[in-house]
Amino acid sequence: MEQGGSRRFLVPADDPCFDSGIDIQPDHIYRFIVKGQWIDLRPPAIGPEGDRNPGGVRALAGWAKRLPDAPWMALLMRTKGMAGTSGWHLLGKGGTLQSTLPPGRLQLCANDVLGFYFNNKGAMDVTVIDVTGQGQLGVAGD
Ligand SMILES: [Ca+2]
Repeated sequence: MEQGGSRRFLVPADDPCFDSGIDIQPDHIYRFIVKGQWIDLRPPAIGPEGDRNPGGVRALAGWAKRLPDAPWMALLMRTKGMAGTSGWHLLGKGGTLQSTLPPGRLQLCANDVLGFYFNNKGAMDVTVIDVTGQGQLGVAGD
């Protein structure tokens, strides 16, 4: 994606590793705008920030999530490229951030337990804008 470019896509809740088609470049600055809700097995619906206190079996299984320290069903991101695959990072509802991840393909998923994505429903509506050179670094939220 070129400087000033933008892309919009849906991240399905039941995809354990969604390929955005976007190649993250080193030292570029990206603005992420995330909207929507998804469901793990049954309501209530959960936003991109996830649920910090899901209770029950989910609290007990919290250690097995893709990113154990992040809230249940929060939106996660990582990159996969020539230099390797990064760990998962919390993206949540987005904001503006400089890429400190290794360059590569942007992948996203819900913070669920691998093998238990089949019972998820819904999707997050994600817009990524390359704002490199436009300033405003560190401004969070939309
Ligand atoms: Ca699930």
